[in-house]
Amino acid sequence: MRKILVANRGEIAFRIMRTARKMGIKTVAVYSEADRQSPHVKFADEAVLLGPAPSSESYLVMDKIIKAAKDTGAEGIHPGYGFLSENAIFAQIVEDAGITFIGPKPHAIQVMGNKLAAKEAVRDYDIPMVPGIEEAITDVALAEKIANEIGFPILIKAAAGGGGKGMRVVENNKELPEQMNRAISEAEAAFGDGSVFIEKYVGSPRHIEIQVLADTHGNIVHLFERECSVQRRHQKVVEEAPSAVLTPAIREKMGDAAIKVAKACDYVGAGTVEFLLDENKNFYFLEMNTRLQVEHPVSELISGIDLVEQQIKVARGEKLEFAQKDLKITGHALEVRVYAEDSLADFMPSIGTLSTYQTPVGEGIRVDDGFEEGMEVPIYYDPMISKLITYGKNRDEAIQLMIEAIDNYKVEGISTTLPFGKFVCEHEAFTSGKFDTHFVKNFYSPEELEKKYAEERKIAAVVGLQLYLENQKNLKTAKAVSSNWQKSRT
Ligand code: MV4
Repeated sequence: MRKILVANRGEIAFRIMRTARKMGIKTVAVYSEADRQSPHVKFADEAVLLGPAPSSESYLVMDKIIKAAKDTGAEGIHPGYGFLSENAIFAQIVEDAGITFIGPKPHAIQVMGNKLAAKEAVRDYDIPMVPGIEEAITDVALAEKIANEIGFPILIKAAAGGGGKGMRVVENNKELPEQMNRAISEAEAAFGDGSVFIEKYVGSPRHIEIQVLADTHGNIVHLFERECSVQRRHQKVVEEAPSAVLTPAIREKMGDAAIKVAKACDYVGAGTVEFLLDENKNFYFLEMNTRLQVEHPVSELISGIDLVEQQIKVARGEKLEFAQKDLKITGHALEVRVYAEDSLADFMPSIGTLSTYQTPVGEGIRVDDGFEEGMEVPIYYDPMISKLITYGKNRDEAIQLMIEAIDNYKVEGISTTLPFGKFVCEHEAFTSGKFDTHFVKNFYSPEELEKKYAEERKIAAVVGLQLYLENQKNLKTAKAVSSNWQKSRT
């Protein structure tokens, strides 16, 4: 593969191209009219305009992307995350055009794209799963029978859902009929598929996922876990690797389970297997994401492996150069997602121009971004502007580095979630490692953040005053010294 097209934008397009260049591979960017000035366009060896700003007219138009690849002679297409990355039809069209899709086969994308199909695929692999059913259900009476068998509370999930969309917690029999019907019509409206199923509801879980990597020769390894419990309305906010709570024994079991899930769908490339971990440290397979994830850098830092490089090598048909026994965790990595949102105003999108944009630099600090000072944040796409990643010898060091890096990240012109990231990093529940997926709901409110701001301002004022007084004193001493000196001269 001498040239690849990156069918994405922003930080991830830029990040993929950096690795491609490192490997001596030429890069082709695609872009919309809103992204003419983007770093991913400037960095690429060639760039092709797809169309107007809306993704439905640019980054999601398969034919335009295939044409761009053919016109430029790209031999591979990397889809990044979001957009067409988990579209089995796109993966197939790419292959049909004689171009290499840098990702799994369409079959794996399709199976894992449907939660019921995923459950069925892994059935014979001895993977721990939440008690529940494996078929779609529409009959309320049957749902009641099953719910009573597994016990309330239960969770209704959409088969075609994912990332928490279309989920409903049901506490008792009385609520069940209404919630069932709502879940079905919601799933129908959102995914064009009204299939729902039932699981026992795990009340206070941690969300832990395992990074896997598979080649086309049957070798599969895992690159340990990422802890992603700190999320707000299914939007991850802070991620870390390793998790503060996994023991080596549980890690090994989860890793083995993840490898079996990958095996079950003939997985190729980099993928992520999601688990829930309950209070008693039982883990359950949830779903598999068949793409490179936003938070992949924390796994890269603790494993020393460039995941994009591995994706490209696997796509070229190469064998993995390492086995499970060659892999180990070194240090601790943390990622804070920086969104153009106002944490004090219910995370409303914050639009505007990055009048000031200066990223922190230093050992153990990595910033994956796709913006420069003076650029506007387009309203058409995901509002994530960057990922701030820190790496230290241990968890405390990574957290401390993160707090300092947030202080040294200067953004003006728009509001960002950086203060919110700092709030998390300074919170006792986070620093102690004792938190679950309800962290944000339980501990965050705009008032809490305001309170911290006010305190910081007070400290700043006191420090300022002390400096001033100190200065005055020094001035006086200096004057006295200088007048004495004057005297002694005369
Ligand atoms: C669950 C659950 C509790 N019990 N399943 C949300 C995203 C999707 N991947 C599955 N999710 C959940 N499934 C059972 N049986 C709780 C969640 C969940 C969650 C999971 C991961 C991260 C954040 C979450 C926030 C709320 C609920």
